[in-house]
Amino acid sequence: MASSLTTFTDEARIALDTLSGRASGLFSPSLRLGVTGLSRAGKTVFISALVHNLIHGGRLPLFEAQKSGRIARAFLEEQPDDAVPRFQYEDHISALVNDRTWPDSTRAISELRLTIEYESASGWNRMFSSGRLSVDIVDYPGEWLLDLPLLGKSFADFSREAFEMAMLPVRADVSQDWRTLSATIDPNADAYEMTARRLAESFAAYLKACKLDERALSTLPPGRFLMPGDLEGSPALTFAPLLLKGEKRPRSGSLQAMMERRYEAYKTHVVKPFFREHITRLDRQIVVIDAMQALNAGPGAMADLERAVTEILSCFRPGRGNFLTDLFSRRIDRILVAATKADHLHHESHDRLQAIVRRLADRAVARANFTGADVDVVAMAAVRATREGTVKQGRDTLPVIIGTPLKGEKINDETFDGKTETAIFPGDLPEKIDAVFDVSESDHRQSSDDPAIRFVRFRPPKLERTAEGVTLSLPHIRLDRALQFLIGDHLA
Ligand SMILES: Nc1nc2c(ncn2[C@@H]2O[C@H](COP(=O)(O)OP(=O)(O)OP(=O)(O)O)[C@@H](O)[C@H]2O)c(=O)[nH]1
Ligand SMILES: [Mg+2]
Repeated sequence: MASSLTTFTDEARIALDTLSGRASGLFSPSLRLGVTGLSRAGKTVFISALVHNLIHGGRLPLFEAQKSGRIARAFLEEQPDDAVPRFQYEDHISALVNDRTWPDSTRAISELRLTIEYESASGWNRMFSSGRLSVDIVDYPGEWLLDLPLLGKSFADFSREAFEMAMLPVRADVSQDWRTLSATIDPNADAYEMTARRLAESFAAYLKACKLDERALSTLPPGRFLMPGDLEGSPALTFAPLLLKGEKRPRSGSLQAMMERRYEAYKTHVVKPFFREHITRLDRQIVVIDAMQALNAGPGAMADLERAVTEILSCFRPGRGNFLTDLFSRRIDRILVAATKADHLHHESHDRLQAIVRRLADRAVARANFTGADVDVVAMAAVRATREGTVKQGRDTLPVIIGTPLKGEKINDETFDGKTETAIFPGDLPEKIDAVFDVSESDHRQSSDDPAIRFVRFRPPKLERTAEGVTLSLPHIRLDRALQFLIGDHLA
């Protein structure tokens, strides 16, 4: 009873915050755009490219307001939230444009306000709208979002599920040390800080091992164990699941009581505020996925990616049947699932990549039992690092992509120096998209030895200059399509 009362107060507070947020939105129209995705998916590059193209009037033919010349200007303004780090746009752009390097990894939430001055397309709207839209772009780790389901779980549920997942064949070996250690520990023994710390460190090491490149497994909660931010070492992060026997209430002073209290503290001080302050205020959401990496790693990784997208989508309507759902599921009205590294493929494969993402998103939507928002998909490149060309091989003409592979990248025996432009035949995505999802079909095509596509990472492109010496905006693939879906209707 007591716990459902606290939940109610929290929910009521969230509701009030949101209502007042909406009311103030009436005076200066603003749209909050959440950008999420698992680490290294391409969030930072996406935001940088989007802002750069809008500020510099990039080529965006599918973005209607720009194409019809209704955008007067777009510029950065001070963000509304003083307590959230600013998205370091200038640093990221300087890396991309001046150094031709990719921006550094960003491991926390950040925000940027982009204001667009435009002329409405209809006379009616011109009369009533201010001709100004502020887009507040919020970049946050998908790993943190995946913590939301914890709000509905007790410590006992969390512990049981953690051990179940750890015993799955894909995780059993990496979780071995932590499980062995756990087996030696009696939850009912007196609580010792050092025991708690050893368990938490061992559990965190297992979660980190799942994320290594060759595994590329999606994340298990708690998300802050991978990206602690400024919470590193705090009690709210020094806990771990325990092997519990029965559902007994823990003895006071026991390790179990300590872990339970810290787990609840994690929910109260980390997960809930994040949800309340950030997620419930979003209007639109883009989920960036690295489909190229998953395709390259084979159907097992695709299945795992699908699971992550399902979990991410279900977070946007938390706790099915809970009154939050009724209140907020209609708030985020558009979600875009975007595979953002399509420049690794020849354009002939772009539609296939998009079809693969569509299949993945459709299945995720069905499994997440998700309603109340439009979900669209796009295969795009926020920054296009390659050009296209053809290479003659005997009597065949092969479509190739041309770019500068990053220093140290390899194809067969060749290691690249980061300076030389190279033409690469990337291979085609299969025409029948079932093949990329079907684990059994791939058994004879063992992924890492014989990948369907040849995947090398390229340096960002060299920007062209006009005759007057002005650098053009960053090239992209279908960024305009993403923009049209995410904000186009607000500029109508
Ligand atoms: N070719 C190409 N590579 C990209 C593109 N977007 C991202 N990448 C690659 O993916 C890497 C990760 O991109 P980020 O934008 O930093 O990813 P993130 O999701 O912000 O990653 P974290 O901050 O670590 O969570 C980059 O360093 C690039 O190597 C793109 O549009 N084209
Ligand atoms: Mg980032």
